[in-house]
Amino acid sequence: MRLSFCCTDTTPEPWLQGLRAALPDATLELWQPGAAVADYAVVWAPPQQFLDEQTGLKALFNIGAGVDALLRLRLPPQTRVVRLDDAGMSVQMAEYVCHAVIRHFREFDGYQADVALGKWSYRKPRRRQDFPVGVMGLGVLGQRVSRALAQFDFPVTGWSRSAKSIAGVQCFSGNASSNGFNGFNDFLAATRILVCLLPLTPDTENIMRRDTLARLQPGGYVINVARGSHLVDEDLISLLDSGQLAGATLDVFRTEPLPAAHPFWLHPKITVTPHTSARTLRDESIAQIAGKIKALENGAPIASLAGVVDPKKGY
Ligand code: NDP
Ligand code: OXD
Repeated sequence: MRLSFCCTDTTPEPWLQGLRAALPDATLELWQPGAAVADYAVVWAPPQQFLDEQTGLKALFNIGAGVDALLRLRLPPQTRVVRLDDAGMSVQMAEYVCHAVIRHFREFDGYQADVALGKWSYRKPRRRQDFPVGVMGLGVLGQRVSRALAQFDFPVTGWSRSAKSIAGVQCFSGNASSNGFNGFNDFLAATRILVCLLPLTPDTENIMRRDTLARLQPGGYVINVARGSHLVDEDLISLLDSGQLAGATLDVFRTEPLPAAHPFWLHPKITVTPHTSARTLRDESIAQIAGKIKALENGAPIASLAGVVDPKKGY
């Protein structure tokens, strides 16, 4: 069995070593133009030439959860894409989002500013029930995040395409398609702190824009940990500047790295992090991918694997 590795922005050696150890019978190659056709590939942001040449793949493993960039390329017909299914990301995402929510709710930025001035200050405790958190996207990451938030006794709502039932979370459903938003407006109206954990698809692009963000409860707060193109940057800035929204924590951006002149960097109500809310963990990812390749080689149908992307839905 031949396995090709093609990940830009990634130091290949540790991945190759790990994959070799996990799949000792495989012929593993770092992809070069003109390389032999492989049975499986492990990729992140491959060039189009890779996909044009690799026409015999039984499965294409993406070492990230989001496949939006990959699906923008021309894939060989019938190629089945398999994305990371958690692989250590959901706990990181839960940490990041809980941290951002708690930091805002408990006004820790305000305390930090006071301490910097040598000021011993108290703020009036805020009521948790006044800070309902709404999680858009109740998949692998969104479910973990919503459960973690519920553990802190925040009122938590969630929104997904298909109906869900999650203990401690009030779930709304509907597809963000041009046909209408179904439960989306009810979800927004029940939300003060909005967390985006949707995949980026034509249905979800620009989903956080003036008219949708304006439906949040007064003092709304935005946490975007999915993709930059879910958010209309100018609309966020205008709603923050008018005082309609209280703040935002943003981990993902339309252009990454975030350009030096972008207004998000210095905006006093925005916290920027460099796409680091849930990192791909190498050992966990290799173990997951190797396990799936072994299952396929032992005759498991690809549809039985977790994380197989539905090309029609785009995630
Ligand atoms: P999943 O595919 O497991 O979950 C996606 C969720 O979004 C599902 O609940 C799905 O609904 C819902 N959804 C998708 N499309 C729509 C729609 N049109 N209308 C309503 N709901 C919709 O993905 P993950 O949880 O694993 O990851 C989510 C995203 O997080 C990734 O796509 C990626 O962009 C981002 N990410 C960001 C990282 C970072 O470091 N910032 C790290 C990892 C991921 P249903 O359940 O009904 O299908
Ligand atoms: C991912 C990411 O999709 O890191 O995994 O954003």
